[in-house]
Amino acid sequence: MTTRHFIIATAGHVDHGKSALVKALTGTDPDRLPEEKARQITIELGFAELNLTAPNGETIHAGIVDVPGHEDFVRNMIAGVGSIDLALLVVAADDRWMPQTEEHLQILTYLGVERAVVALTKSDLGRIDSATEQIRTQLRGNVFAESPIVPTSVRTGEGIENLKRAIASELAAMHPQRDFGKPRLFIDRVFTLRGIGTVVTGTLTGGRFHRGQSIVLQPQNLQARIRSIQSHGVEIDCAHPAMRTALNLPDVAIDQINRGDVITDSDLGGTSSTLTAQVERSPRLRIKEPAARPLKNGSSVYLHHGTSRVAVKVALLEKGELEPGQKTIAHLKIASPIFAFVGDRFVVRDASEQHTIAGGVVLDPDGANFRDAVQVKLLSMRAIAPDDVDVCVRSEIALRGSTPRKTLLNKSHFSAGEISEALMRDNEIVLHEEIAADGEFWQKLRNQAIASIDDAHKRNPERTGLDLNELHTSLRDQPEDVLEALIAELCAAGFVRKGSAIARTTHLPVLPTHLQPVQRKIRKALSQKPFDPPPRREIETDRDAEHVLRFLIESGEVIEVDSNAFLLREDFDRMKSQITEFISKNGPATVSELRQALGSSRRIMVPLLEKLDREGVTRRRGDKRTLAH
Ligand SMILES: Nc1nc2c(ncn2[C@@H]2O[C@H](COP(=O)(O)OP(=O)(O)OP(=O)(O)O)[C@@H](O)[C@H]2O)c(=O)[nH]1
Ligand SMILES: [Mg+2]
Repeated sequence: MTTRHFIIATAGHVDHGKSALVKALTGTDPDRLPEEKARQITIELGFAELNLTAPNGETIHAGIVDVPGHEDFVRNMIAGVGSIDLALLVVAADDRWMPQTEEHLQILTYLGVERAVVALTKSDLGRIDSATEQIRTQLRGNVFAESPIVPTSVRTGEGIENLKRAIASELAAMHPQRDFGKPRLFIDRVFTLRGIGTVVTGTLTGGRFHRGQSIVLQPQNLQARIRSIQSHGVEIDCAHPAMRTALNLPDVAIDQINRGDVITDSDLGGTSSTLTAQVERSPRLRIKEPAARPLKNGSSVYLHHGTSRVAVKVALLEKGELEPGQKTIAHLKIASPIFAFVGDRFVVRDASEQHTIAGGVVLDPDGANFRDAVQVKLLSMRAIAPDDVDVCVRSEIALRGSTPRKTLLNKSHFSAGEISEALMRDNEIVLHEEIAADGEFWQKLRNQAIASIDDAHKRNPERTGLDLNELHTSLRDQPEDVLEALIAELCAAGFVRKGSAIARTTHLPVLPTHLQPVQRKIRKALSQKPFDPPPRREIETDRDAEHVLRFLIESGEVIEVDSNAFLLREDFDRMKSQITEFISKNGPATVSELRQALGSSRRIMVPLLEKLDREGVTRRRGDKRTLAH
């Protein structure tokens, strides 16, 4: 049986015995900084590993992240619990439920952590039964309501084995984190090692990294290569989701990289500076606490996403302010860009960085300015089921009308395969090679295009059809790939593309009666001196003449030799045969000889010969023309 990997993080109030418990469970002291030793508190994240045997005999490997409990370091705590499977919530028997126990619980809930084991630590110092009862009361109505509560003491050794068993049976019942082919490592530590170079660490989620792989560092958009990978100090070839992972990135200088940055794949798109999100406030916030003050539209707050913390301005879309227990769709304007996916969860803290005031889920990372009622409704749909690929695909298409298939939801928790299967399943979606579109949107666009083409046929019956540029404008500048797909669809049924125009296959250009006299005038002008007809300005005297001339060219009755030389088709044919005849009789000839022989002018003869060269009739040799064959 292969070993499954999970990530556990501690949580709980300062001094409640989190680090001591990690040491008792694993043998590793997670507090490694001198300052932590001196002050006897945890400041930075600490790490350890725990090998467990599940009730069915399966071996389970858990990476443990030990977080600080002190209120000054909540920021570090949030960075530690972003991608975890299970929380180890620590409550000391002598001190019980305290402010950071509560704050950490809310943070875990905002981040979507669904499983916990509660360690009732320092059982040698307090009353187990009443403490257990108090914890049960605190957890009532929360996702952790049914979590096991295990009394432990690192002094007496009580409960440590029980705790291991409780953790093992929780993890045994869980699915390991999904590998959807979109790896992200939210960096929690950066350092250099002599002779090795820059190393970053974090908890890997969403996909794998292997040795030698090219990666991109976001938000810097810096390309680099992974030279080697370690997990808990052991060299490995490939890191999987939920593994504590250290990457050696020799091409990246230490000052180019920070905690909070993300290592990811190069083809997952760019960063975001505006997120559309659902922001929610815990109903557990107690009205009198400063953390419970209403979150006002326009507030400046801090967003904690992955291991990063950025200043954001909140624009609430459905309310003026948000009270505890409420949620709303909001735009979050971010001071410095982050790399976020649809479905990512986050925590919001106030501007003073003292209180956790909200959390939420990213609904759109691409900065689109969705705000009308229909869009908000679609986003709310997505907010209810951010992990449902069908809901996300459907709402994505409905929000955007049409979107390139290649990038559709590429920043999401769904694999490319899951997305294309969802596209296939949904028969309200119209699929083309490059794009996917909402059925209703597509029908409207198609009708609009047909109306424009019919209108062009009616307005200018003498024209081949509607110019594609005009079609583009009439469709309010839809992206190029949408236009291409639409044209391809039209051309498969009843329409045809002719040069730069599109027309109904049944359309035959005809001159309307009122233009007949203009046609006669142009023909006359061209036939008076057939081999030296007048220049454009003398033919195209007004808009009507312009239309007629274009009609004659499009219908092949007039040859446009160049932009200032027009010949009636029969005259063009005659000139062509006289030129070939002249050369076969007299040998190679200059422009001037041919011009004189035919009674033409340089204005006509030069572009005419160039055209005949292109057509493979004549060939230029120095200043003479020979026949091509
Ligand atoms: N009596 C008793 N003391 C304990 C027990 N567990 C931890 N302690 C003591 O409680 C103090 C705090 O323990 P830590 O493990 O550092 O607490 P912590 O939760 O990691 O603290 P922060 O990381 O700063 O939030 C230390 O002096 C420990 O020796 C226990 O089971 N029984
Ligand atoms: Mg600690």
